[in-house]
Amino acid sequence: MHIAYIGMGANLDSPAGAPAATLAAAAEQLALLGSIVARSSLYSTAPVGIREQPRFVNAVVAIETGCAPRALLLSLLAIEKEFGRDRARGVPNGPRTLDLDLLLLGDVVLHEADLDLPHPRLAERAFVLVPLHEIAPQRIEPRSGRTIATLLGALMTDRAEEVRTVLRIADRRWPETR
Ligand code: PH2
Ligand code: MG
Ligand code: MG
Repeated sequence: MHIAYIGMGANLDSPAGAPAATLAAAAEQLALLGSIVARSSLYSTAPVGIREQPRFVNAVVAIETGCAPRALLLSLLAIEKEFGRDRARGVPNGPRTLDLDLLLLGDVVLHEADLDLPHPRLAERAFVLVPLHEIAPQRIEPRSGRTIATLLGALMTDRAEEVRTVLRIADRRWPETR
């Protein structure tokens, strides 16, 4: 069994509703892949990459799972599709109904065309590191050998402005985490 950390993001309405409702419903689907052992708060975040699009809602969920990396990836893609994600039409870094990114899976390191673990941009993204830090500050990112707390500290030094755009929000559909 491994702990998988899954980054969730949305900035368009899905069949489940607004982004916060989508993340809450998608978390229930993630629970079927193992058992949820932690979930961050929800965060409203400024879009990174393409700035002219709605703000995102982001969160990170940890599940304990026996799934192999590729099986997990396929399950995440299937859940994205269930919530209206159309990869054929989508623009890289553009608006989406649901994005599920496999951030970490235990200490697995993999570098394949369609599956890179840990997630290659994890350390650069405040919308990932802030929620991940909330639930796993001492977890080691196995490629760099650094803890999430160390990576977030470095990002705060380099991109304080981006870190400040990550705002914790409350939603009645998402369990209180503190
Ligand atoms: N996802 C992207 C590109 N930009 N910006 C924010 N704030 N949150 C995201 O989840 C996000 C993004 C591509 O996956
Ligand atoms: Mg993503
Ligand atoms: Mg993705």
